[in-house]
Amino acid sequence: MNEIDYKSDVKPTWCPGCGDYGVLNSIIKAAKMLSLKPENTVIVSGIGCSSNLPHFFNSYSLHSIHGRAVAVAEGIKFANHELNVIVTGGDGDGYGIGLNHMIHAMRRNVDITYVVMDNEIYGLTTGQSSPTSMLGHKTKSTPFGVIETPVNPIAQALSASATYVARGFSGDPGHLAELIKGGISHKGFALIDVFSPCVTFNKINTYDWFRKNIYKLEGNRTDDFTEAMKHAKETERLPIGLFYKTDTPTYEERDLVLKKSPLIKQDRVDNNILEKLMEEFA
Ligand SMILES: Cc1ncc(C[n+]2csc(CCOP(=O)(O)OP(=O)(O)O)c2C)c(N)n1
Ligand code: SF4
Ligand SMILES: [Mg+2]
Repeated sequence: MNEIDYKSDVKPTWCPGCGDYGVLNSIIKAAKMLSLKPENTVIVSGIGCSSNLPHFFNSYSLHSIHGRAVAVAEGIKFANHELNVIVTGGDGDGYGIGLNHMIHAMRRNVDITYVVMDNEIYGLTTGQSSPTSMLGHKTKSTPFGVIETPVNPIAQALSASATYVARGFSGDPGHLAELIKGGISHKGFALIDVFSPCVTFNKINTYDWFRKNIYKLEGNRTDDFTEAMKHAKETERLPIGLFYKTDTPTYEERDLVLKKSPLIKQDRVDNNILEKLMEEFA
């Protein structure tokens, strides 16, 4: 398949210049590099501008509910762990209302790739502060500036035992595509946080702002947790690249039932047994 074959017939509805175009292009590039089969791939999202992404990609997809995309994706993966399951969404969706799901999916090491378009704002709802908005950022919901310490997605993921932790920039789709490719190939939970500017509602964290404030990790030891955490905590300049990767058995490999075969290929439980169980527990 060519890159164009991974585009759906639905044209993106994002504002001109939105960072999410670069993320879509990077996912398409990664899909092409890995020769992903649309019929074996599912993209799940929550709610937000970024969560519209699955409509624009040629695969199975589910545009679910705000903050619940990771939980829905886990269900899909457990039903058929032979599928490539990718989750896409925003910083509000994933690091606010959905943060608990992310943490638990990470500690289970479910084999899912999670791409978060982190624009440090609520885009869809027209410019309220998000969990990653910077201290002091004046938004519609914080007219005197944000007073809460922002969520640090990389440090969160590391401390929740994620086994692939990376960050990219939608202004560098080639570099981002490599990180996404690595995440999809990785067996286990992969987080790719992406600086993806909202050109309409975040006038602080613009493309120029990111270009001035980020640098690429090179030559770092990606198997060293302490080094990864040190980079995650940097504030002077923000690193992008692969922070950490480790090989640990996935949930699907450890679970007694799932490790036999995907659930959809297993015999259904006999109705009589189900009824007996219901009688016992109901
Ligand atoms: C349960 C629930 N709470 C709140 C909302 C309203 N809502 C929709 S999108 C959104 C935040 C969007 O921000 P983000 O996830 O960062 O996505 P972006 O639009 O910035 O890409 C909110 C609060 C909702 N749809 N459902
Ligand atoms: S409002 Fe922001 S995040 Fe939403 S489409 Fe427009 S630029 Fe992108
Ligand atoms: Mg956002």
